[in-house]
Amino acid sequence: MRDILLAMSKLNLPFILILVVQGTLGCPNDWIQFEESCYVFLDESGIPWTSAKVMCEALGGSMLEVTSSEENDFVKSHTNENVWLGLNDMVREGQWVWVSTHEQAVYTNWAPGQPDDSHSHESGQDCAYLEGSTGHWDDHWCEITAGWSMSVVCETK
Ligand SMILES: [Ca+2]
Ligand SMILES: [Ca+2]
Repeated sequence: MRDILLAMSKLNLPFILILVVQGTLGCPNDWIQFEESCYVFLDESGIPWTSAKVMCEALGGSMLEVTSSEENDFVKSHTNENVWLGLNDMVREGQWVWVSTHEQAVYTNWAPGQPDDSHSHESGQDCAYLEGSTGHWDDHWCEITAGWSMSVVCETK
């Protein structure tokens, strides 16, 4: 017993508390835990942004919202696909807002030259996605176009 107490005293208490909290939270089957959230990587592609939003809500979550470089790395480490972010500038051009909180994005990871609203295109680009190959973000047309395959990651807080 003394040995156990001695061993415990050498461990970092906050670290133990985090383990305990994470252990009691848990995630549903097929959802992956990262920090305080659970994520599911759906086996879907070519999904319009709005459909992805509806899909995630139907599963009891919301669209992927990436608020730190650690979270961005986590997502990139689990997929090479392009995935929609729950982030758009539909209301005010250039003002990127998370869909679940209506708060402007603080952390961003835009690719060089993005978001560009696709200046050559008449309707602009108002929905953001994460490029699976680079982890960078880009804005895109919310209605997916031929030749693009967007997939869906949902998140619960
Ligand atoms: Ca835009
Ligand atoms: Ca763009």
